[in-house]
Formats: sequence, structure tokens, C-alpha cells
Amino acid sequence: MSIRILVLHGPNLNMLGLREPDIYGTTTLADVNDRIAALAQELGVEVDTFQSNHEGQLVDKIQAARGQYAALIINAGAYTHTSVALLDAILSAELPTIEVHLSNLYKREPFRHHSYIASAAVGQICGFGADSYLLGLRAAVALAQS
Ligand code: DHK
Repeated sequence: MSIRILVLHGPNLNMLGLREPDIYGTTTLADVNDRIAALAQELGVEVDTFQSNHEGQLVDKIQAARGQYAALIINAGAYTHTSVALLDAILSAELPTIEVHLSNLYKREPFRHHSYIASAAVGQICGFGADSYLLGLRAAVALAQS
């Protein structure tokens, strides 16, 4: 059975391409997902992607991922900096988790420097635009194969 990886996009990431392009770039979420799908095919893994603006929907997806996926890649958007619920969901899912962000959080406002989910992640990749997801996918596949 092939390796399955879940990619979650949090709030406002549906606005990629339109929202603050100087920070997040001009690539749309559909483009990001297409690039993830192309790399997944190249690496021979299956990837599902899901975006929600709703914290509870993201919690539901993470809970349902337990035992179903080899790894989780998550850009929790602003919930990164606020959500104990997402942290607890990730801890309970017991999946190797990679936190990704398009922007470099540490070059931005101080409130973005703290991530509630970082302590539950294997690692964090930020600052590479859409490539952060692709680097995250490579890391997830390496973890799943280790
Ligand atoms: C995306 C968001 O929506 C912000 O709330 C985070 C993150 C940063 C990103 O860089 O992908 O602070």
C-alpha cells in the first residue's frame, strides 16, 4: 500500500494569490495543491489536501487522520498562534507532523513568533513561499520511509 499524507491548510489560505501578495506571493491555493500533487506523483505517494477557515473542521480532519495517514503537513494559518485545540488534536492523532508556513514567521510581528503546534511537530519549515509545502512533503515522505 502506498504512503498516504494529509496536507491541511488553515484559515485565509483560500485567499492565496489575492491576499497580501507581498507577503504570501501570487500563487493561488489551487496552484499550491497542483504543485503538491505533481511532487507526490513524482515521489510515488498519495496526498489529500483540505482547506478550512474553521478551527473545529480542522480538528475533525486531524482526528479522522489518526491511523489513516503516514504523516500530516499543516499550515494552520493564524490558528498557529492561538489554537490549543489544534495542538491537542495533533498530539492525539499520533502522526508525524510537519508545520509549514509560506512566510518567515520570525521576520514578522512578534505575535507570529509563537506557534502552539510547534511543540507537537517533528519540525517547522517557513519562509520559502509555496515551496515550504514541497519541502514539507519531502520531509514527510522521508519520515514515513524511515
Ligand atoms: C499564514 C497565515 O495566515 C498567518 O496567520 C501566519 C502563515 C503565517 C504563513 O506564512 O503561511 O501567521
